[in-house]
Amino acid sequence: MGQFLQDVLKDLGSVPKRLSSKYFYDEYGDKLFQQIMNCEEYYPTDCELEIFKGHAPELAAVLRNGLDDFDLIEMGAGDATKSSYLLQELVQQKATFTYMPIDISSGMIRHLEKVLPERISGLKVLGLNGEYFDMLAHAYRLSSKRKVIMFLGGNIGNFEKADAYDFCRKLRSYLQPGDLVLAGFDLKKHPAVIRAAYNDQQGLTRAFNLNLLNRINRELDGNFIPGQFDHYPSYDPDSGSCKSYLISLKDQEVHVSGKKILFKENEYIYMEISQKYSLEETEKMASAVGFKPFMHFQDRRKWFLDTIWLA
Ligand code: AVI
Repeated sequence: MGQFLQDVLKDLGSVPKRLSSKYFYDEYGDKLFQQIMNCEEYYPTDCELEIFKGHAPELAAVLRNGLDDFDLIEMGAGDATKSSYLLQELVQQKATFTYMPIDISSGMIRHLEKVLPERISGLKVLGLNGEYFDMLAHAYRLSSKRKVIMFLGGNIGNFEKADAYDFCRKLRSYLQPGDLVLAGFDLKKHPAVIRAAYNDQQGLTRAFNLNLLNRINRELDGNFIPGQFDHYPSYDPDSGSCKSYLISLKDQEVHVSGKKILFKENEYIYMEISQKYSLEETEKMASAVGFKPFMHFQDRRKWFLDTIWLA
């Protein structure tokens, strides 16, 4: 049985039901996420872009840390839009480094290896296609140079808080003294701003969530009727947890690869968490897992944080 089917059956068999948002990103999910990032209400991408555009020289100087010859590793690089500003600046400053994007998509890695050196002349790119920590271990085997690890876009928010701590603790265990981390966190702010970002007027986030039901239908021989589920986003300013759910609009029976799943009217499937942090909470996390919080970069509205931690 494939991993996707195994996870879906386990998660829909649990009480309460859940699905993992890491499965949102099939071909259509990728397109929807691109559209979400460009929509009016979804602010995190613009905020982080503002930081990278506005602070590239300082960011580059801090990451170089007076010592050149380093590997700049980006976990979940995607199309590297934000990091391009930093890469451009580092090349302009004549820094000696290799950019190592890690991504689960082999197509994306091939694309970056081709396109980035064409766009940024002089840039050395070595793509790593695979899981984050397997590829990080591989990067250490390939070179003993100082490592700078980037984990941008607020992706850390898609972990439950305890899992985010575990992720950062594991990351720390791979790093050597002198290595740096540059991590992006979406910050707590007016609850209405956050809720709107996950409940856009065009219905893109709604479609993004419902698309996972279509993906299950297509890839796992399911028979979900997406119209019989409602998208319900919530934000709790106290915990900073922004969660999305799909609500069953009636009693219904769904089959996935021959397995029967029963839904009661109003029963929910917990789909995704996008945890928001305060600046102090990110510092607490860094210290708890063995990093030294070193420097903060924020957009002008202070809605997003790119923070540098020292191993
Ligand atoms: C990828 N990740 C940081 C996005 C977020 O904001 O949690 C995914 C997303 N989900 C709904 N909109 C965007």
